[in-house]
Amino acid sequence: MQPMLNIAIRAARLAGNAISSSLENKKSIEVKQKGKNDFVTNIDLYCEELIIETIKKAYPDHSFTGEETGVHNGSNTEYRWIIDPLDGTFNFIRDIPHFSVSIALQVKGRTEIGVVYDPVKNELFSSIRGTGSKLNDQRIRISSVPQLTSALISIGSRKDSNNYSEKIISESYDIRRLGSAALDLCYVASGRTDGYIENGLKPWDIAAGELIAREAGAICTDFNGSAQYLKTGNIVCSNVKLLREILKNLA
Ligand code: 2AM
Ligand code: CA
Ligand code: CA
Ligand code: CA
Repeated sequence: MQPMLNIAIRAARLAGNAISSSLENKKSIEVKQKGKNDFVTNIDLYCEELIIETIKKAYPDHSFTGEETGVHNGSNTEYRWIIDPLDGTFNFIRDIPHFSVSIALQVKGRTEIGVVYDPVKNELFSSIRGTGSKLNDQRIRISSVPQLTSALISIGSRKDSNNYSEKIISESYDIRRLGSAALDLCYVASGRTDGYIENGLKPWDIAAGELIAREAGAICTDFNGSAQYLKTGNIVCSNVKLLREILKNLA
């Protein structure tokens, strides 16, 4: 898996550098509205193509699913790269320096590699299943905060997250709404936050980050405690004790 991780890291850094350069020349950024609260730019599209091209050069038979260009099947559909070229597009558009590139590799439907790269802070989170997680070259580990009253929870920044956020705001120590789902999971992985809750996500938002979080000791479930979060798009992520308490508050 290490050679594949290296390729994923190369692709993530290339895309991240392209995103950073585009911010130096803001006139080069073209914004289009995709849905009610969903925007896309020419940079999202450019980066998705760049990532696919970079991985394809090394693995021409692999398959891809990307947020912006959809499904590309190679002759080998058992190896599928799940790509979010720019997670936190709205932050990017508003010049808020918090967004990431997210790349996961699934083999027969199971995530084996995850890379999330924050080009502004030059922070690269990565994991190979079974080997733990890293931030750049350092091993990372989740926090052990056992109860919600002392926990810092990041909740999704999508508007329909308001359904559960009032309860979590009142029960937790404090909350954050940071705007990149992939980084939210990596921040739990590295102990910066104690838990993360969001609904309505797609596989490319969370596939890489949830592996990085789990390999750093976190448990991820959907809102009813089952393991279907990649399918339902609803995810809770934290240490096991805190998770039980969060789930109670979502019920
Ligand atoms: P995106 O930037 O790649 O679209 C906060 O908005 C987080 O939710 C981001 O990770 C964002 O990913 C994700 N997200 C998923 N679906 C969304 C939607 N319909 N509108 C806005 N953000 C969405
Ligand atoms: Ca989007
Ligand atoms: Ca996303
Ligand atoms: Ca995106």
